[in-house]
Amino acid sequence: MASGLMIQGKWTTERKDQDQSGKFKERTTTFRDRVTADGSSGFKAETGRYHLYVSLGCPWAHRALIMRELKGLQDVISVSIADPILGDKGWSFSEAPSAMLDSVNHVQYLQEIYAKANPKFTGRVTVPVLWDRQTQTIVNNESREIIRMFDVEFAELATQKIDLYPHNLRQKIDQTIDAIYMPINAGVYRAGFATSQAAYEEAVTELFEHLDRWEIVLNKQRYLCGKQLTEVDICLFTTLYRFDSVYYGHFKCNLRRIIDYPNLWNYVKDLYQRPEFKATCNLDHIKRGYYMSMTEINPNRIVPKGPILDFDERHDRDRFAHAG
Ligand SMILES: N[C@@H](CCC(=O)N[C@@H](CS)C(=O)NCC(=O)O)C(=O)O
Repeated sequence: MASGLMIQGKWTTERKDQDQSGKFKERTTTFRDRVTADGSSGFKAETGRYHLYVSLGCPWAHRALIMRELKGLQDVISVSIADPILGDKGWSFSEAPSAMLDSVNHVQYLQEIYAKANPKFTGRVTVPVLWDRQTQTIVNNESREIIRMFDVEFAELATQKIDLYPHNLRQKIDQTIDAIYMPINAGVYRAGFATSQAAYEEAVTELFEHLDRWEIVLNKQRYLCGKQLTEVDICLFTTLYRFDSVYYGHFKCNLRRIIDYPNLWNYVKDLYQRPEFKATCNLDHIKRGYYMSMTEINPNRIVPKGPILDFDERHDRDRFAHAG
C-alpha cells in the first residue's frame, strides 16, 4: 500500500499490513459513536449536520453511498468524494473527474480530519468517515455501523420509506453480514495482500467456497435474506461489483469470475440496475484506485483496459417473488 498511518497524531509511511506468516492483518476501526434519532447518544439525527467522506473506489465507503441513495438522504447528509488514488499521504481531495475538494473542513488530506477529531489519533486513516459539523468530530468510520445509522436512525428524515433492516429479519441480517464479512468482503483483501503462498491459498479457497454457497442460495431466492432487499445485499454488492475488474486479476481471486456464476452475476446486474445503486458506481475510480494505489502488488501502476462487462444487460431475477 502506498499509504501510511498515524501514530499519536503524526503521519508515517512505515506500515506493515501482514503478520509473520504472510497473512493480511485484520483492520480495526476507531471512531465508534452513534447518531441516534432521539439524540440520546449526543449525536442527534438532523438535516445538514453530518457529512460523509468517501472514495468511490472503496467497497466499504460504497456501502454508505448506496444506503444514502436508497433512503433518499442526499439533502440530509452531504458528501465529499476523495481523489481516486490513495497516495503517500493517504486519501486526498482534488478536482479530478468525479472527485471534489473538501467543502466542509477545507483540508487537502483526510488525515487532517482525523487529526482534528483526535490530535493524538493512532491508526489507519480510512474511508468512509461520518463527520459531525456541530461537535467538529468524527462520529464513526465503520461502514457497517454507518449504514445501520442511515437506515434506522435517520429513518424519520429519509425521503424514501424503504426499510432495509425490517424487524422480522434483524437477526438473520446481522448473521448474514457476519457470515459474508471474513470470507468474502475481507477475503478478497486477505488473498490480495497475502505475502505467503499458504496465506493466499487459504483465503482464496475460503472465498470461493462461500461464493459457491451463495450461488446455490440465490438460485432459490432473489436476495440474500429472502424476497426482500436488505442491508446485507448492499454489503455483498460492493464486493461483487468490483470482483471481475479488480479482485480477479489484481488480487488473484481467479478460480472463477462472477460472470461465471449465473445467479451471482444476475443478482449483481439486478442490484446495479436500480438507479440508487447505479448512481454510486464508478468503475474508473475503482480500477484506478486499486491498480494505481497498491504499488506493492502492481509496481508499474498499469490499469487494465478490460474486462468488458455489461451490467446493464438483461437479468433474470424477475423469476422470483419480490417484496420491495
Ligand atoms: N472497516 C472499515 C474499513 C474501511 C477501509 O479499510 N477503507 C480503505 C479503503 S477500501 C481505506 O480507507 N484505506 C486507507 C488506508 O488503509 O490507508 C469499514 O468497513 O468502514
